[in-house]
Amino acid sequence: MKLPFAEEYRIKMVEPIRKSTKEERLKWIKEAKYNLFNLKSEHVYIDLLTDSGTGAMSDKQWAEMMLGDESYAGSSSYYKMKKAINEITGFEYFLPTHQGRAAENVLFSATVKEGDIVPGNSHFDTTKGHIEIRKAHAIDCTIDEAFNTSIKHDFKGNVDLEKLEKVLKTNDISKIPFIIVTVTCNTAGGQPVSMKNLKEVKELADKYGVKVIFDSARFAENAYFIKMREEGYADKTIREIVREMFSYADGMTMSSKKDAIVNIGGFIATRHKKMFDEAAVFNILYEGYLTYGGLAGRDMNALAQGLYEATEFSYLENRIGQVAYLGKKLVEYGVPVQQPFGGHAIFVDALKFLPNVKREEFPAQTLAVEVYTEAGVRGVEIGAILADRDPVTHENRYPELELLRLALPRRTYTYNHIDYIAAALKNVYDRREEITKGLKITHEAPVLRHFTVELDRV
Ligand code: P71
Repeated sequence: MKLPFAEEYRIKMVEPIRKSTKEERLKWIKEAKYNLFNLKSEHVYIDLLTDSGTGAMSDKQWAEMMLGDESYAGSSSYYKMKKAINEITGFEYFLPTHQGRAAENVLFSATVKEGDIVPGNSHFDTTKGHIEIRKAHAIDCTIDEAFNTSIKHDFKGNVDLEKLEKVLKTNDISKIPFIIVTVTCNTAGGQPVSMKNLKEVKELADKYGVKVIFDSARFAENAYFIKMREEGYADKTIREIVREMFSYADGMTMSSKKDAIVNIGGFIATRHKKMFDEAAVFNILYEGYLTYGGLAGRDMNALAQGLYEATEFSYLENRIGQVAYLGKKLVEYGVPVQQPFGGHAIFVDALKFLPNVKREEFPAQTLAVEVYTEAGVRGVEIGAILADRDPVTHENRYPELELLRLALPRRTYTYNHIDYIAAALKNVYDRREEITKGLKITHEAPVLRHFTVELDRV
């Protein structure tokens, strides 16, 4: 008999999580104003809100925590992180930051000005927020296939080169500080970008003299997909693939809460001293001195170790395999999900799942509330609430897709948990016809409204 797939780790510490009753959950979600960010985590049984900062660190990472050097300047932890980043990405210069959006804030403070244009594949919402708050514009040049959940395409995160060239050709090039490519593309559903596409984006950028930045939160997951799907990469190691990916970038921002498997941390890295010097000024202003940037020495140690672990094939095979297992179960149950499955999450197509809920009544948020009340499983809306209002017209923006994202924390839940999650979705799916009314907004913030929005049932 062929031996089945199994994890290359065992569990040495456990954290209790508690189930609740449907009555309790109905009360809690009402008190939370139907915003799942407002729920107490103890009221959630399985938390799929995000894969960010929620992973389980390894024994080696915890050991590294004990070895952290807490010196204000020049700590060994800083140099450990610098070495790991250099070995894995090839970038010479780096700035630690407390998380991904801090890296965006620092880098964009040095590079993005009012009226600028930042094209890329679908920008993540904090990235877009940091562009738009500077009165600059994020232009989405993702391939059209990304927005049709029934089309199969191996690299739905790819940049449409024609769309990109049009932006480069028709705008004053001095107004384009860089192109940003998000690997994997979270907003397109955790979808990878092919090596070929990364290379072509770089060639196009070079032709117009524009820099390329990778938003690299899930760079290792992207490398895994390249290895598994792209011709010529099957025999390369993840580290070799990662090195080649970053060879097509001038710099990167990183939320280390994802593919460095730490609970907090981020960084900027670049091959250009000038970019480093300009960003360094803002790092000191916003984050902290250059050799800690808002992190403790122990955080930098765990982060460095996490970068090595996340770029091991067996880790990624297990990680992405677990996400795919959930996806396959849902497909088996007839639940409409985005395909191919993303690296960090399964995205449920809420427009297909709840056809009776109007777009103005936020189908994906409605589905998130239903799944929570059904089973205590917390996902997150990736739809009109997240898309926010147009900064100029203040009209609601309706993205092409209304998705419920079920993001799996790294090395955290078991296959039994996955079966439970899938059953929860199936139960809601079985009674989908009865769900006809959605939600309405009663309060919202001017930017990044999804975190604090308050809603009520229609
Ligand atoms: C995710 C997050 C974290 C999050 C953010 C907003 C709402 C809910 C959860 C964060 C990312 C990301 C990419 C591609 C930059 C950031 C910001 N993602 N780029 O997906 O996915 O990083 O959270 O460390 O500041 O749940 P940060």
